[in-house]
Amino acid sequence: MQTASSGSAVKDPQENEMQIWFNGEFVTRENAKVSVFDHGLLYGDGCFEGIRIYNRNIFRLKEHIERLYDSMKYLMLTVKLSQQEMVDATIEACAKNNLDNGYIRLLVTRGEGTLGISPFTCNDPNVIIIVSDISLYPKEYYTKGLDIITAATRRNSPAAVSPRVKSLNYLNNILAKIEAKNANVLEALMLDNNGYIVECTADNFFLLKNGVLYTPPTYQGALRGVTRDAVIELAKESGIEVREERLTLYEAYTADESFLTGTAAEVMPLISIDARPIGNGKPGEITMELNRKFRELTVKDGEKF
Ligand code: PXG
Repeated sequence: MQTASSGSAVKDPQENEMQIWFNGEFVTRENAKVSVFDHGLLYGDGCFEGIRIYNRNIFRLKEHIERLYDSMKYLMLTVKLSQQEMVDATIEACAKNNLDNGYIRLLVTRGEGTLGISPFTCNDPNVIIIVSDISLYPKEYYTKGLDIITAATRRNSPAAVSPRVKSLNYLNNILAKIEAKNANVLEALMLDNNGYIVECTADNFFLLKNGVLYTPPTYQGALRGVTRDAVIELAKESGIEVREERLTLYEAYTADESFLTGTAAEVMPLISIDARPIGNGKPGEITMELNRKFRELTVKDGEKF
């Protein structure tokens, strides 16, 4: 399994008795169990966050927690913890697990209820904070770049459950990921119902054309990625113009450079889309510069423990 590429070595939490924060208590992996009547399992009723630890810095933790509370608000799912208490619980879970580098999976489920979709039978949401590790794209792709395809599976429509919610139902994205695998690539571009590019399966999408950086707007159904926000800020600080605009495959196929952003992916250069080379078919210069700047930021911005 690949581990975080920067900072000191990641310890294997399985070896160290992983401690999972479970509704305010620490429990071992074996004891961290939810009911089969939890609506998170029965209906995908709940939401989550994926957060990274870089050298004992929880990257942009507050922004992740804000997004979690927006997801919960949208789902009308309330927990007893305030946002600050959730931040504190996450820091506590990191300190307890003592990992210099790693990955935090924070999830909130609707809780145990009856066998019927009504969320009103669920009185006790489950809040779970797992501090572990994440498998990234193999390291060599950060220098050689990634080939992707366009998935036939469309991104969920903003007219249905908002795809801006990080809900426990990722089936659309999972189907697109399977399409990528079937095409022998690691990632897939997802379009909306009108054929406009939205994002990839767990990453936001960017392209560069004539020195301008473009990314699809969030109202189109792209997740407001924490990495996306950071990269937009870094680009603006470097004097690069950034436009949030609807993009078609025409813009993608004729781009000078392209890349993905995400908590797991960081800034990943794209070198082809649907077997068409992007630019000269090599990771772009501005992409690599943003990748470098993003890595610098990951150890600075956030909550230390
Ligand atoms: N779009 C979607 C649909 C996502 O799920 C992103 C964009 C990037 O957002 P951030 O905030 O990470 O820059 C995501 C993030 C996983 C995993 O388990 C998924 C995400 C993050 C971390 C881990 O595969 N999704």
